[in-house]
Amino acid sequence: MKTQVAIIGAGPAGLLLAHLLKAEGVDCIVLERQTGPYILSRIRAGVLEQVTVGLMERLGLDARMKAEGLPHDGFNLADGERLIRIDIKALTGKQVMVYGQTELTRDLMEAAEPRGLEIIYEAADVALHHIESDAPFVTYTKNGAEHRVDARFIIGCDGFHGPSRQTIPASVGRTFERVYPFGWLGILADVPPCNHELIYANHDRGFALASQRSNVRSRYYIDVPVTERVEDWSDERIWDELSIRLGPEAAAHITRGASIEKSIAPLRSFVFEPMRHGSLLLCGDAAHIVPPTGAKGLNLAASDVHYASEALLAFFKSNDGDAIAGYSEKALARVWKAERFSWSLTKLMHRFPDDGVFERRIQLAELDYIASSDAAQRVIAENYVGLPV
Ligand code: FAS
Ligand code: PHB
Repeated sequence: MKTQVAIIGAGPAGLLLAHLLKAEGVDCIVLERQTGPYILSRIRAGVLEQVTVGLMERLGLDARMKAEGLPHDGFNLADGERLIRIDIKALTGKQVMVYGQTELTRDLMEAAEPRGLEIIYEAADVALHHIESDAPFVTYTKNGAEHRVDARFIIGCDGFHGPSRQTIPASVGRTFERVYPFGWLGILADVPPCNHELIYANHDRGFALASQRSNVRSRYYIDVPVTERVEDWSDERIWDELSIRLGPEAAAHITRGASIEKSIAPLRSFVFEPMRHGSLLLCGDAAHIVPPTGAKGLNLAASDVHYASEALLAFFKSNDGDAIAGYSEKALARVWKAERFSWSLTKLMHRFPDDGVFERRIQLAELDYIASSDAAQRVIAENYVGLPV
């Protein structure tokens, strides 16, 4: 078959981009390895920046988000004794939207068929060809048959483990990576949140995050060594650890309950350059990964899609290739700022195995400084709500 844009991956990046192109009359197709239900079973991000909310508004797909999502004016840092509130609304005039990635993906998936968006699920053996030409194509197999899709552009939205990034020659690509010596053990439970806003805690015993999906569904995390196995963590053991790490004020309001999902996610900082090679553009986790401490992963995928959709629309509607040529540089400028913020907040809020008592006192001093400085809080707030696109 022939189309204008072949998109690989039906995660948030691929689905947002496909809807934006379709809405503007640009022909595209999405090729996804998994089934829709499998994608929706993955519990991931929980906090949306305005850039992500804005794309859903532009698509007219924000109704459920506005009905069920929770706009937040602030969040908290905790040092094991007190809560330090970062008033993002007062400091930046902006909010963040607490609405699970699962729900955003569901909204995008459910709108695909009514809007004539073609998504091929269970597309196996996806391979990219001739990406350095103006006539690239993708092959895949489904139900035992081999298929070919010819397109003018291929957009790799296939996440960290997908084939797109691997198709760029090693002589062209550069990677930058930091792998952290801990992962996040996450638990999802149908219990009310312990606080109306998020709490990121750095306790002597380690990191904890109290987040939420609604007023009756909570998402919590603690950091654990990468060697840990989720089966070694009973619900009770997790609730006990959360009660200690989040501090007495939060612990007094924790409601315990059975986990409906429990998993350990590894943490890494990763950037691949360039984000465009020939007729292949990369968006989202296919090009970069951040530790979830700054709630940037999903939102960076959205800003990549903002830039990529603008570039593709300029190409197809105005025959203007400048934005395509400038895509990688523009996207990477925002990616690296988010990488810096996510790395910085991860270093501030986690205990690193090689850190000693000096590093601990530096962390406590920085939290004490943040507690006392509007300037320090403003820096955190403007990065947390998302820098301008
Ligand atoms: P995704 O990985 O979401 O989507 C890529 C899609 O491509 C997938 O559906 C995959 O099946 C498909 N694909 C892969 N290989 C393919 C192939 N060969 N052929 C066809 N399709 C293929 N971010 C936060 O902000 N907060 C969090 O708490 C958080 N937690 C996370 C936990 C985990 C375990 C992971 C992995 C990520 C987490 N993230 C978090 C980051 C996450 O939200 C990503 O940033 C977000 O999913 C990025 O979206 P995409 O770029 O669309 O990639
Ligand atoms: C989540 O709710 O899953 C979440 C929220 C904020 C983060 C990371 C994860 O920084």
